[in-house]
Amino acid sequence: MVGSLVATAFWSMVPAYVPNNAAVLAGGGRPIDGGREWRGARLLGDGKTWRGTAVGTAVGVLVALGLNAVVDPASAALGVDLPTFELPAALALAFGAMAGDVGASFLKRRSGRERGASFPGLDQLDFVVGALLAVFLVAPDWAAAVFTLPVIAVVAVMTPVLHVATNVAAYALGLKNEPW
Ligand code: CTP
Ligand code: K
Ligand code: MG
Repeated sequence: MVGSLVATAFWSMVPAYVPNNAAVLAGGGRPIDGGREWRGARLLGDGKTWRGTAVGTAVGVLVALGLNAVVDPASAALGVDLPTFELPAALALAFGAMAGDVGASFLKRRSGRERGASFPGLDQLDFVVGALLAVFLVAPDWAAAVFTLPVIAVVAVMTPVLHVATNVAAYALGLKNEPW
């Protein structure tokens, strides 16, 4: 029961987990805010770029399509009825995750935090909130069938743990400047 909830929660969130990590590898180039400031601080900062956002979203969608290709064997192996990603749902999960992260940077700059500063809580859940809001908006029927309340609860507990672990690993590998 709990195992199948965890499997469904993880599988369903992979298209939202991948984009931020892909953006770390793909980032660079023009910042989204074009260097503009608002109220004495950058609007978003140099850490939010067009390329990182576009590549992150694209990689998230491609990974969702890859999961679709193995949904039957994966479901059989785990004994769980894992969902197939409709294209609008995949796009919403991936882009929503990136947008949530961009929104968090906006809030970080408003609260005086420089690029790269941590904001505990927000850092770990910004992309989850963005992805879930977007998928319920864009593909409400699909989202309601997949993200039941128990699945959302598992996502809320599991995501911060996975986020901390992947960021510490990316920092240790020299891919990220800070371990958060
Ligand atoms: N990145 C990007 N575009 C995005 C998100 C991330 O290019 N939309 C890249 C940037 O190179 C960024 C890195 O991924 O520096 C790490 O992402 P993140 O930790 O979210 O950004 P920070 O640099 O820490 O900036 P902020 O304080 O605004 O979160
Ligand atoms: K972030
Ligand atoms: Mg950061």
